[in-house]
Amino acid sequence: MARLDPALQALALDPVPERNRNDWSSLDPQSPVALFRPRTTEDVAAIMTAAHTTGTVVVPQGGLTGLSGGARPIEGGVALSLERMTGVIDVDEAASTMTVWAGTPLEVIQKAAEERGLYFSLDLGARGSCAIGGNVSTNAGGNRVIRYGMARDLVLGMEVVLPDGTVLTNLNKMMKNNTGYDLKQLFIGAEGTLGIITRLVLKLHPLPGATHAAVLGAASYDAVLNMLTAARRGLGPNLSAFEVMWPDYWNIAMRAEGVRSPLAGEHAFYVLIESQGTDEGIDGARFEKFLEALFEQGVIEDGAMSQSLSDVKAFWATRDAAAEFKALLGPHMAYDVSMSVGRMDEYAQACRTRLARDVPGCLSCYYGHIGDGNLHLLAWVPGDAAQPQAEISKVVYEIIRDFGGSISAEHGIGLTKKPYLSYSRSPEELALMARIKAALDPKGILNPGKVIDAPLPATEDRT
Ligand code: LAC
Ligand code: ZN
Repeated sequence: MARLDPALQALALDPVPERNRNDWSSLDPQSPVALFRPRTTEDVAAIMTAAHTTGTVVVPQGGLTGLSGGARPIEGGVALSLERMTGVIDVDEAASTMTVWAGTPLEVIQKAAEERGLYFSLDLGARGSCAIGGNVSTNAGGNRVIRYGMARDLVLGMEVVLPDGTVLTNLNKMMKNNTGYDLKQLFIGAEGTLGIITRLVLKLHPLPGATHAAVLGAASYDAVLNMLTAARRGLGPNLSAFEVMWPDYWNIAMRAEGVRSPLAGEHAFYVLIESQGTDEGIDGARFEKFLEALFEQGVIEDGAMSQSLSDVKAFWATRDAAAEFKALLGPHMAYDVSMSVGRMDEYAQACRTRLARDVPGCLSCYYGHIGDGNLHLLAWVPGDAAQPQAEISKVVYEIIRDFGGSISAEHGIGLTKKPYLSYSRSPEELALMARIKAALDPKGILNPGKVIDAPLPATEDRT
């Protein structure tokens, strides 16, 4: 702290509040020397200029809901929270865009769009706490990727402060803009290692005029795959979510507060399908016809269709319950792998078996955005405060490597997955990432040690 410009002291909080000492990852809290809470882009630029000059480590923070340790502060460094840089700056109906400050909570953006008959499609369980700057920095996915894409697909313009304090402002609203390198892409998914996002121009969609959902029970994974093909074909562009929950997940979710099963019996798979259309009559009838055909073809064993928006919400509660698992399970490890959709149950079975065999007492449960090829799994040893993280991760990631999948579908690399990045990326790709990091942050002061090291350690140290 003493080495920072005294003019910046006014922006610093010391001691650092408890909540800024960690994110939602399962890592230990840290003690940064100070917390900065800038109000403007100029404040952020001044902090980074001073940090660059003095060689001070800075870790940017949004809503702190990340699961990979990307926003966890670093001992001896400072944390920089965007929590004061919030609010909607502009809604442009003709362009169908919203310009916001990076610290704005996701739910605030969703509601601001809705008030104008528009829709911001990014949605995830932590919507009330997470900030859009963090969502974009981690290229968050969530519940409706199958229809609208990841955070990356929803960003048109960006303002970002580089590690040396340079401000890049390009609040572009245009869909089409082929003018050289698309620089904003560098910062999307970089987890705050290349720059600090301060403002964003987001792409909006029309507010859906009719939303329907169903929870369906299936007897086999083949039936789930048939359902997915039928949903793509029968619902077309209306298909807005295809979530699958295995019984090990489902049985825990039913213990969460306010959650109950819309189905009477037990099934090998529980599927949540959502359709977003424009017309209650036409799209409701289409959804019903689609479900009837599934029944007639024997693809599903049982099903419940929503009759109202409150039913849709109640169905989603079975899936949103994942956010409450910390209270239900105690300490556990959370994973977000991706692979080919057809092999997901095979992966789940292999993982469940090997975790039980190789990690004494280890339990696991499976669910996720199966329509996007993204499986979530939680693994834990009951009653164990210190989870055998390395042993569990080794099993989960070695199998994903054998399946040719990705170690992170949507939560990012941060610290927790960094040792396994080479399972999903080639040495050439890792080397280029390290060169990009070194070029933008030559002093290694912005969120160092997250995602990728620059320079890259020698190959033999890299696993
Ligand atoms: C989910 C978050 C954890 O899908 O990615 O529940
Ligand atoms: Zn998810």
